[in-house]
Amino acid sequence: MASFSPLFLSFFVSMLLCLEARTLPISSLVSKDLFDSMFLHKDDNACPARNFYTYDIFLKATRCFPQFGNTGSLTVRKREIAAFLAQISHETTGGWATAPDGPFAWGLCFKEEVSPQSDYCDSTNKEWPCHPGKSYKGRGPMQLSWNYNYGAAGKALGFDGLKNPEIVANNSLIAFKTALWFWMTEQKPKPSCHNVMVGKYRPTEADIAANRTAGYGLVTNIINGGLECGIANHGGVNDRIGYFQRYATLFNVDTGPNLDCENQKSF
Ligand SMILES: *[C@@H]1O[C@H](CO)[C@@H](O)[C@H](O)[C@H]1NC(C)=O
Ligand SMILES: CC(=O)N[C@H]1CO[C@H](CO)[C@@H](O)[C@@H]1O
Repeated sequence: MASFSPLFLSFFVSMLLCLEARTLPISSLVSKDLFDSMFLHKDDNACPARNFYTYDIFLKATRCFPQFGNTGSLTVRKREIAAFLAQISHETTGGWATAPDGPFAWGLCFKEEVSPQSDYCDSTNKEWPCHPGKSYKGRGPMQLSWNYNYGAAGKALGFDGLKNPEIVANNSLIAFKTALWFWMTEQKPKPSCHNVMVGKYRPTEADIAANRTAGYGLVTNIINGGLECGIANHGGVNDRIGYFQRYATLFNVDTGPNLDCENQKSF
């Protein structure tokens, strides 16, 4: 008789979790039409990720994360979804200043980093050792990177992130799940992006001293603060904000305070 590997079992368990019900389906908060109006160019010939990031697969991936877009008032839910979609849009943007429909209509254009400067292997991390010859460069909507993120995401979602990191750019369901996993998962000392956007973040004294107060800017800090925060007028931060402002308008919600992280120290 076949025995089940731990990897298979964790896959099975995570599939079961995906059946959990929500009070409001995500599709009632972000319709296909709304999704299409945000991502006007994702399937253009110019976009390497054309036909990869579909609405249906996005919805399917959210089923594994029943708290996503399902916490707080209707405004809070919509704002969280807008913030998530804005951050993944910046991470995968194909836009430029004079692009058709503006720079913020080009999210989800890329599925993997084009010219990585390294293999993103932190060899000091013994929990998630790099597999020889593998690159842990940015892949998927959140551009998952580094061996420790691939390892932990794979464990949580049921794939071998260290030996098979390419799957994040080859399987759109896994790709969206890695982005949602990053969004929902606290990685100390960072809070989860989700908790920040739904008002569950409780700053420590160190956070307060570092100006890390709740808002979209803190989410940027969680995602890439080491390279982007505490810097005046950073282009990447401005691009993240531009996407969020456009999407918040489409969702008909306000953006909330602290959009920027220019006065925040990174974690
Ligand atoms: C916090 O923000 C203020 C401006 O609002 C700034 O003067 C101060 O330097 C910031 N503190 C840190 C630690 O970055
Ligand atoms: C079968 C397939 O689509 N393979 C692709 C997986 O992703 C890598 C990039 O990370 C591509 O080079 C492969 O072609």
